[in-house]
Amino acid sequence: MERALIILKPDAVQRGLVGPILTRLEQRGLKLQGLKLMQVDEALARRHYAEHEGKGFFASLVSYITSAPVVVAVVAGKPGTVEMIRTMVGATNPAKAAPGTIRGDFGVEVGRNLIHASDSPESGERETALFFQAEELIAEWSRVTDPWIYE
Ligand code: DAT
Ligand code: MG
Repeated sequence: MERALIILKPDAVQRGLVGPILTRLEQRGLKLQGLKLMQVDEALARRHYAEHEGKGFFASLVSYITSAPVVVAVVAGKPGTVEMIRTMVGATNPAKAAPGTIRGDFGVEVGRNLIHASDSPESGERETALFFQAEELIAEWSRVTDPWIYE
């Protein structure tokens, strides 16, 4: 199994889009391993976005993600899942994201792009460990629909 950390950013929570966005991930057949509402503090935001430190948008990015509660989820699937989720999420700038993607259907600006999704299986593991304690995750559980989603 491969997994991604998903963050439904403050705008998604404020706009009541937690349900519609999670629904898309669930309907695709992705399997939840963890889910919670939380407030991201500045230290966690800086660690999560460490690769962007020094860029012009870093301060506003940290301010945005810490501005109100977020919903974080860990979703898993067979190898290739992380890339598949990135395709569902769409381009970083919602104005350029394809219709049918989450950002392309719900957003218009890069500073309000609704959702974070890990960009590689390695990022998925690193970011999952940043946001969840091991005991908050259920990594192995049997789902009755699994044989109807995977051949
Ligand atoms: P993504 O969220 O698609 O993985 P990223 O990792 O390159 O994109 O950047 C992280 C976040 O930083 C992104 O969701 C929004 C913000 N960001 C990225 N590039 C930006 C830019 N050129 N101007 C403003 N914000 C930007
Ligand atoms: Mg990224």
